[in-house]
Amino acid sequence: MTYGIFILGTAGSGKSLLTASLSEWLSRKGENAVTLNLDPGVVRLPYKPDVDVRDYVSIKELMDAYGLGPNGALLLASDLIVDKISDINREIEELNPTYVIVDTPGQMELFAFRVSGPLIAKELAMEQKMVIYLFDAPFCSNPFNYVSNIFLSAAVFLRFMLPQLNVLNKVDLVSEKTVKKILEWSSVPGTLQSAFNLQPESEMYILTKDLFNALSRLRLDFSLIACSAKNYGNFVNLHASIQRVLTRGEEETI
Ligand SMILES: Nc1nc2c(ncn2[C@@H]2O[C@H](COP(=O)(O)OP(=O)(O)O)[C@@H](O)[C@H]2O)c(=O)[nH]1
Ligand SMILES: [Mg+2]
Repeated sequence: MTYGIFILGTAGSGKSLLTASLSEWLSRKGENAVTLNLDPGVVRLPYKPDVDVRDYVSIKELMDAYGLGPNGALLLASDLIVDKISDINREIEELNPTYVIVDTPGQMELFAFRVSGPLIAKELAMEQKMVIYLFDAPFCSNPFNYVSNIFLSAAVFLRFMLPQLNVLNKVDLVSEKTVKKILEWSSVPGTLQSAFNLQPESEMYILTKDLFNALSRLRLDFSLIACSAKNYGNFVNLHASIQRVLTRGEEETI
């Protein structure tokens, strides 16, 4: 069985660092975990990808060949990757991995909000797939920011329709008290209501509260698991949650 774990999240939320640390952590536990970089525009990565989309598409060549700027070339590259999927699948197959940790483009919209992203996710040949959606802990310490991130997470879920785990990353950058507070928001809705009540900022307050109420009715699971991609913090629990999501997915497809 090969598991594919797609890491998504806003720019700078820690996708690449989590790809590095999760694959290293799993390898140290004796698992065959490999990394796949799907970001054609990245210059430096905190790991050496086992399979790298930059071997197939070059932003610089696209810019030169089509007279594009960096953004146009990135968009074109994201779409061109679709044609390279069988080569990428062959490379992965040769490595015979148990886990493929998939690092996605820094700018999330390049992968999540274009036609090609979900198509690539579908065509990659791992038998069981899931998404890890990253919440940035310092950003989410404000309840309004936290809710806006929940919306992005829901949008990602709607795009990929894969089992999804929401992860609060960078917990080493905030106090334990703040981590506890955000985790409570994610598991006990009443606590988030009271956080809003502490900052009743007119329109913003009403809008966020109404949006959150609408989201609650979707019955998606927004509970968070904390981690630090920097110091492997809480990786034992993160791994257990990943296993739970992957085995739940297996049962659903039987
Ligand atoms: N302190 C800390 N920094 C982190 C963590 N995760 C990522 N970073 C840093 O945040 C920045 C952006 O991370 P990166 O993995 O490149 O984000 P990406 O754009 O989502 O791939 C880098 O400087 C990382 O070293 C974390 O858990 N803790
Ligand atoms: Mg990155």
